[in-house]
Amino acid sequence: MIELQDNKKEKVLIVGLVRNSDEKGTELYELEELESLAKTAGSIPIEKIIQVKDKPDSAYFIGKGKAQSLRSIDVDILLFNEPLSPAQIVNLEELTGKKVLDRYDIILDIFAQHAKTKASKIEVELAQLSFRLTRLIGRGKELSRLGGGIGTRGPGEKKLEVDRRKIRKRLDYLKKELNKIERTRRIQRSHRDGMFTVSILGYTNSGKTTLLNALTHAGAEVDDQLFVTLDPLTRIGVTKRGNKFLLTDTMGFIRGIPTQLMASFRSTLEEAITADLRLILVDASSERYKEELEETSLVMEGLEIQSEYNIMVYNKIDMVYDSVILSHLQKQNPNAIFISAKEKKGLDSLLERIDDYKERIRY
Ligand SMILES: Nc1nc2c(ncn2[C@@H]2O[C@H](COP(=O)(O)OP(=O)(O)OP(=O)(O)O)[C@@H](O)[C@H]2O)c(=O)[nH]1
Ligand SMILES: [Mg+2]
Repeated sequence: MIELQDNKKEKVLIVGLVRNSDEKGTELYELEELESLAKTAGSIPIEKIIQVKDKPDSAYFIGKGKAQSLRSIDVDILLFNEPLSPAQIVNLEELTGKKVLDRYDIILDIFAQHAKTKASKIEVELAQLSFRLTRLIGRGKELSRLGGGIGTRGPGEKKLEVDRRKIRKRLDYLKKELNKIERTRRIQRSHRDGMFTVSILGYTNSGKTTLLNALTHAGAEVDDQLFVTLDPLTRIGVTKRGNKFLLTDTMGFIRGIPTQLMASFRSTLEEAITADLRLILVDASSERYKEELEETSLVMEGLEIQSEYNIMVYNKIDMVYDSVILSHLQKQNPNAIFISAKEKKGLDSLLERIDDYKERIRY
């Protein structure tokens, strides 16, 4: 949790923009998600506003008049749902006198807070610096505001004053370090030769770690927050037929994840990508499960994950109170498995399916 020097959390106004008012409903969902990201980052979201504008303003994004009206609102941060250009950020900060952040900043910020191991710290710093570099290219000169986050922290934050050349040098160093870690990970994986590997992929907060714990007694951290897990965790599970398998849980996905972040977390995700079988976890109780699944599919496409060895798993069915929704989902996805990782329901069918795949792949 971030606390400023005076022990006060920063207050945030969340700002969305839609091209026409029909899109307001969808935008509101996205702003609610952004709100939970802001909370996870340790700030206090105060209010959400949606501006309707057929084309974003190139200088002030939401328009100069609207931006000016935000000056008097008692918040420290304006958090925008869409990525802003370096010029828009500078203009908005000057006009409103507040710190301006966007969805990318906040996701990077949370990752910075949650990175615990050497590997994920390097991956986050790599993402932060390459993100800053792309912003700098559009802007030149100093990095002064570009370290902005909620509070000021993260593996990359102390490098704020260095110039582009130094950033590039640091990036080279980090890439080398990451290569070393990747080599070690590859060696570790090769020692697992012969073990059947299964990974869990899905949107953040879909219950991946809860499922890992339920199937392997891993005792890993579970929380109703976004991006609790960043480092992959692998544990041994045993099916009812006595087949052993390695189960890996890893970072989740979210809409609008910065590409630099995906790129630098590739080695972390490799574990999941190269597994013999992947469980694609969906929170069936989420009102936005379709969009969350879509986003997961997009990320998987980007990572070039083949779908042949994927099993769709709908989780949190204990929270789906409308049986019509469940039977609709079942009809639409006859091969999917329905579980409650928390209440340990449906796990036997899942384990059985793992057995089937294992026997199909290996024999
Ligand atoms: N009701 C219900 N809640 C669940 C179920 N599975 C997980 N949860 C809850 O959902 C929240 C997120 O669970 P996690 O296991 O941390 O989710 P995750 O996918 O690992 O999340 P990140 O690591 O943050 O991406 C927690 O509050 C869990 O207790 C379930 O089957 N039913
Ligand atoms: Mg997790």
